[in-house]
Amino acid sequence: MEISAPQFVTDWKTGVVTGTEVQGVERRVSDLGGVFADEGAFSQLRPDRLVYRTACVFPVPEGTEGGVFWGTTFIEPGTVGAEYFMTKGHFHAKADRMEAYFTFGGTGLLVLMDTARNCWAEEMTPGSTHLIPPYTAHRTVNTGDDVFSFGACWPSDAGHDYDSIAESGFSARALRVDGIPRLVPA
Ligand code: PAN
Ligand code: ZN
Repeated sequence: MEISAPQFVTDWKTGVVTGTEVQGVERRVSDLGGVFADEGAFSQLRPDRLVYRTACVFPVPEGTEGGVFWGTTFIEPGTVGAEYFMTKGHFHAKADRMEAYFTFGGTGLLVLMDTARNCWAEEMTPGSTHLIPPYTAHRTVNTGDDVFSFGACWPSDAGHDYDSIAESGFSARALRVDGIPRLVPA
């Protein structure tokens, strides 16, 4: 019986994925209009400045029932006014689909919001593991001075609902207050 090499390798310190085809998105300042509260500070940033990127493995087509996707998100350190660099955030299009997040490097927050717009956050540090409940919007925030990287594994039929967040946002924002991350009502 044959023993094969692994399908691919994830570096557990950095989150870098090697050994297979990786696809991802880059989100630059110019892609993130309306995401951050301080529009004046936002307008001062270089439009091509990288805020975050993903490196994902998609072993089955998007929408496949019963499959999983795997990927790392890398969020650059930075702020827009007092607000830390963060992802757009989303509900899943199939809103009951859960997701696992696990931190590789850096420090951050996982901001969660239920359908009643109750918001809370969990600290993310290397090794921290987070099971995002069904019907819960999720966004990640880099609260440190280094690149913040975390892995995600989610159902291939989950999809992404960005529109709800673009319309109504989260009910809280992660801000640096006296040098400390705080979750503040939006
Ligand atoms: C993650 C996110 C990733 C980027 O893979 O897609 O961190 O965040 P946004 O999608 O909100 O821009 C995930 O939650 N997938 O479902
Ligand atoms: Zn998700």
